[in-house]
Amino acid sequence: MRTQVVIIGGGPSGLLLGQLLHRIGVEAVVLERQTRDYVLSRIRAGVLERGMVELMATAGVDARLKEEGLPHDGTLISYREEIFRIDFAKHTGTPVMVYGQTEVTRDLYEARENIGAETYFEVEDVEIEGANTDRPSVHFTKDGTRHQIACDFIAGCDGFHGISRRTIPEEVRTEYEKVYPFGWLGIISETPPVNHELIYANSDRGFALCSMRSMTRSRYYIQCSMADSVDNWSDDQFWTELKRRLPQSLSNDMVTGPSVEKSIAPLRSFVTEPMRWGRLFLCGDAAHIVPPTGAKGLNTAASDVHYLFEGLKSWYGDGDAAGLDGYSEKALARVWKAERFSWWFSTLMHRFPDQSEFDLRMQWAELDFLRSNEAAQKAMAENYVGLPY
Ligand code: FAS
Ligand code: PHB
Repeated sequence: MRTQVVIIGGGPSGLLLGQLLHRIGVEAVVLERQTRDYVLSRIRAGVLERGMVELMATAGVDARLKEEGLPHDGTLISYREEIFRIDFAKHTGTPVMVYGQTEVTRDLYEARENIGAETYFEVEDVEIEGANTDRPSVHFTKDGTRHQIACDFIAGCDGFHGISRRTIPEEVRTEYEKVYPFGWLGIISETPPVNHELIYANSDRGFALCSMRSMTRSRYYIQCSMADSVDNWSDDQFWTELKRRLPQSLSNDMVTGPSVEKSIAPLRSFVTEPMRWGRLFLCGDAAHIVPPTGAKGLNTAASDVHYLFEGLKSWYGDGDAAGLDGYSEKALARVWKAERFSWWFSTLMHRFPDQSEFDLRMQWAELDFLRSNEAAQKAMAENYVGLPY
C-alpha cells in the first residue's frame, strides 16, 4: 500500500490532522489501536481554546460545536473565604468554548467517515521503518495479516503510551518530566452545573474543580492521593467531599446525583525534544503531557496539528520545506508556555503532601495578588484562552 501521510493514532490530534489534510487534497491513512467505540468512551478534556475552535472550523467540523458549545467569558477561583472571577472577555476579548473532547472526537470520526477516508481500527504491532530516510513506511497487523504502507510522512499522534516517540533513538531524544504527588478523581453526573462558569477551588482539604459538558451534564474533580482508588469513593462520599472544598455560598445550591463515570487521572508534566525525526513528526500527547489544571492538553495538541498542517500544506503546495524544518522548534516554543502555565496553576491550586506553612503562605499571597491585580488577571486570562499560534 502507499499513501501520502500515515497518521498513527485516531485520537483528536490524528483525526484533526487527517481532516485538515483532506481539505487540501492530501491523502492520509489513520491507524488506531482501539475500536472507535473505545476511543469515544474516553472522558477527557472539556475546554477548547479559541485556536482549537478556529481549527475545527477550518476542518469543516464545527457545526455541532457552534450549536452545542458553551462560550465562557470567565471563570471563578475560590480560596480561604474568597471568591473572585477572571474575566476573559474584558482582558482578551475572547471566550473559551466548553465542549467535551469526546464530542470533538465524535465530530471528527463522523466527518472522516463521510469523506470515506481510510481508518484501520484495532491495529497491532505498529512499527515505523525508515523515518530518517526519504522513503519511510509503517508496518502493522490487522486481523492477523501484516501490512506495510509506504508514505511521504508519518504523524505520530499515538499519545503518551504510543510507539512514535520511542521510534526516535534515545541518543536523539531529551525528555523532561515532573510527576505530581496527587491525582484527580473525576465524575460525570447528569445534573445541572453548580455555576454557569467553571470554579477552581484551592481549599485546605485539597483542590476541586466544578466543570460541565452541558447545562444538564456536570463534570467535577477533587484532588486525591495517587494511592487512591475509585472503589474508595461512593457517590455520596464524593459529593460530601466536593462540597467541603467549596465556599458554602457556591455549594449550597449544588444539585447532586448518581455518577455516570468515575475515574482517577494522574498528573504529570512531560516534554520530549525534538518533536521531529526525519519524516516522523510527533503531535499532541505523543510529545508532551500537562496536568489538566490549565485545560491545555487537548489545546496544545491542536497547536501542534496547526503547525504540522501548515508545514505539510507548504511542502505539498510548492515544495517549500521551511514549515516542516521549523516544526519542532515552533511547536515546542508554544508547548513550553503551556507547560509553564499548567505547572504554575497546578502549583497554585493544589495541596502538596510536603507543603510547609511558608509554601502555603506563598499560595495565599499569589492568590491575593491575582485577586487584586489587573495585570496578573490579564496574564492569566491570556494564557487560559490560549496564546497565539
Ligand atoms: P490521545 O491519547 O487522545 O490519542 C492517541 C490515540 O492513539 C489513542 O486513541 C490511542 O488508542 C492510539 N494509539 C496509542 N498507541 C497506538 C499504536 N501503537 N498504534 C495505533 N494507535 C495507537 N486534557 C485537558 O485539556 N483537560 C482534561 O481534563 C484532560 N483530562 C485527561 C484525562 C486523562 C485520563 C488523560 C489520559 C488525558 C487528559 N487530558 C486532558 C489530556 C488529553 O485530553 C490529551 O491532551 C488529548 O487526548 C491529546 O490527544 P492526542 O494527542 O490525540 O492523544
Ligand atoms: C473538564 O471539563 O474536564 C476540565 C475543564 C477545565 C480543566 C480541566 C478539565 O482545567
